Amino acid sequence: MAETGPGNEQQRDAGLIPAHVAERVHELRQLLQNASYAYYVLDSPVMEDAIYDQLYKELLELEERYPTLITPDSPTRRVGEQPASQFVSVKHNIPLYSLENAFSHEDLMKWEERWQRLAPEIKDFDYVCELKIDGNALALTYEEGQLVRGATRGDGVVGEDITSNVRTIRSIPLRLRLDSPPALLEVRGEAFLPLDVFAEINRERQDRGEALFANPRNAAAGTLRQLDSRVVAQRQLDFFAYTLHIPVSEAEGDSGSESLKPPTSQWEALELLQSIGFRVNPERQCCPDLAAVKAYCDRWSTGRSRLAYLTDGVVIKLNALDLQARLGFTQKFPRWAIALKYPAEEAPTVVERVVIQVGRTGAVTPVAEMRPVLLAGTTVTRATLHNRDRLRELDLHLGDTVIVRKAGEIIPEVVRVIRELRPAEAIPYQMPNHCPECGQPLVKPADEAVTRCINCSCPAIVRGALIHWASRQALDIQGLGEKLILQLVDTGLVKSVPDLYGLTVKQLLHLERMGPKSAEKLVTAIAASKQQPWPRVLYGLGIRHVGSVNAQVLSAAFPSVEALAAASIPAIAATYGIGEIIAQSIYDWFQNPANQTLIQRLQASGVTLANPETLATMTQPPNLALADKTFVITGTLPTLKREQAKALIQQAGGKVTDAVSAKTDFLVAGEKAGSKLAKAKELGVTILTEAELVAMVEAF
Ligand code: 3B8
Repeated sequence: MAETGPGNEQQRDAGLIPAHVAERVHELRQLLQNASYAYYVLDSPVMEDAIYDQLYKELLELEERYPTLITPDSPTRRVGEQPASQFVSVKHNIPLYSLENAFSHEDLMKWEERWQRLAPEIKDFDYVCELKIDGNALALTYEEGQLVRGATRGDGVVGEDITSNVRTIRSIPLRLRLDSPPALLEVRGEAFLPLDVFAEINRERQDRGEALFANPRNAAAGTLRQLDSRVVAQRQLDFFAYTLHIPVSEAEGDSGSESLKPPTSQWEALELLQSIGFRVNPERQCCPDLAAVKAYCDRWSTGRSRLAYLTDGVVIKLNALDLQARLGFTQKFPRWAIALKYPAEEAPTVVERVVIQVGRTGAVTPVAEMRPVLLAGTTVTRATLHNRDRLRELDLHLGDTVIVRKAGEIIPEVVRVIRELRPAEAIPYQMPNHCPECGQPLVKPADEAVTRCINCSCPAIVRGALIHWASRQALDIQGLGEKLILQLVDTGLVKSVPDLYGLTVKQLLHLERMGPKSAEKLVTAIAASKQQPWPRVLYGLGIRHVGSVNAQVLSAAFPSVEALAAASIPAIAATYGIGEIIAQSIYDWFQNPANQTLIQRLQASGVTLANPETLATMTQPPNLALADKTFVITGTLPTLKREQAKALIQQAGGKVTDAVSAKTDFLVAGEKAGSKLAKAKELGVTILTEAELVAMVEAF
């Protein structure tokens, strides 16, 4: 039996689906599929996002009501699969070959001679040039027009079945745009991460103290092999299709698939792919000879830096498919195609020093400081050495000549040492065993690549924690920038985050370039940050793996710090999108006595550690500094937005009204205060500046 309760009713509904509902569901799918195709494949949207969302919601609701109407190719079925325990191996029907590499125009000429020796009478031919996308090859199988399988290349013969992840890629159709699709069709292409998405993923990983992906290809590979397809859906992978295979019996058209006219050239194949629903790279070009191929390659060797995705060369294919079939494959490669690879963006330089950076999470990164070198158009003087293991592998000596690499948007890295150029007197570089910032021993957990400083009062960690706390997505404290934080920690005024809330104007005046006005502003901004909502505070705590999105999900499931601190690992992991690793990290964080003290001190300072509904139902009496006082706010306040000032007053028990009357106790006046100020003066209402208001709340 299926479900009980409402589920049963749904099942019963199944037999009685009104015809207009079934029609509407069909129509909605058609509309949504066309809109997706226009948006993701043709790059020319035909529907506003809001309308798309509305139609999508309508379809989802109808499908929830009439589950028998759900089909696997419905636009609503792209996400939400349960995490797979592991991927299953699949044997490819047709092996996925890789391409032979060429590194120069001469290599291309040799290749042309080679294939011409095998087909000497062919005088009339042309090539198709395509950009070589630096991603991960996928094989997609469509049965009767439905996507039934997506697999990785693997070793070319056996790959992994990653269908549930492939289904989340918006530029891959779940159903082909064909009236009578063939029984079987296989499409191949490259899945990749656009550079901006890649940068965003790494930014989030940095936030959470996780190891960064070295490049978009690794990030895409990691994403495709994610066991939880819900995570994949958030990552915005994209796909360019480049070949299609129709089994011979199909191509001959004996199974009623008149609507699929088999292509006779690669060029036609690409156009066909686009017309049946795939995104095809728009920069393709037909070239009559190698001179035209060379011009294309030269143009894109610089032009590629303007693309939104990484390419690592150009793929050159013979256009005629019958010629391709005749030339066939060697043991490893097709004879009818070749990849001209661009030289990697690498250059030699000399390492002068190694410095150790300590991040917010205590993660220690060795960084080489080098003689300036020009790389991919920018001068580079620093390159990451990643971690202790990597350093050991490199066997780096100070004064070594090394090869540094910078690909796309990525932080330069040291890829290898040129031993032959090592000066006789060069000293091997030893990674320190103690934190360069606080002198405490460094720790390397066995299951991690990173070495960490675990002293929570290490100035580097405190600085990092404060920068994170004050950042825009966390507590968003205006005026508390990195330079100021550096001074606060160096002077010993702030040894941990809660110390911020005890800072006085007088203390701040001792700092460089700090006048009474800016000191006052800063104290006000810090005080105002206490009103920032719980999800921001949770993010601001800087718990590993808790980025701002996770913080929002978690704060909804655990509406107060007490609830989260008391939660078990399974309880935390039961939250949508939160897995075991994140749950463990949160649990461990709250077990740490230093963090328990931190929370107590934040609580004592009045930082928001619960959602408003929870606050309201708590039995403790609220802070009633302004109990029963009525306020009016007018003009522009120096730091607080009107809403923030209002919240400040209300949380302290005060009331805020719009008009000044005899019942008004205080008028908070900022710049350009007009008639309300005059009226208040007339009625003898006490007039406050923003700083005075904050002081009233604080003083209590
Ligand atoms: C035959 C054709 C491999 C490839 C191919 O952008 C074959 O065509 C191949 F055996 O790997 N990365 C492309 C790309 C890759 C391939 C290809 N075309 N545009 C790519």
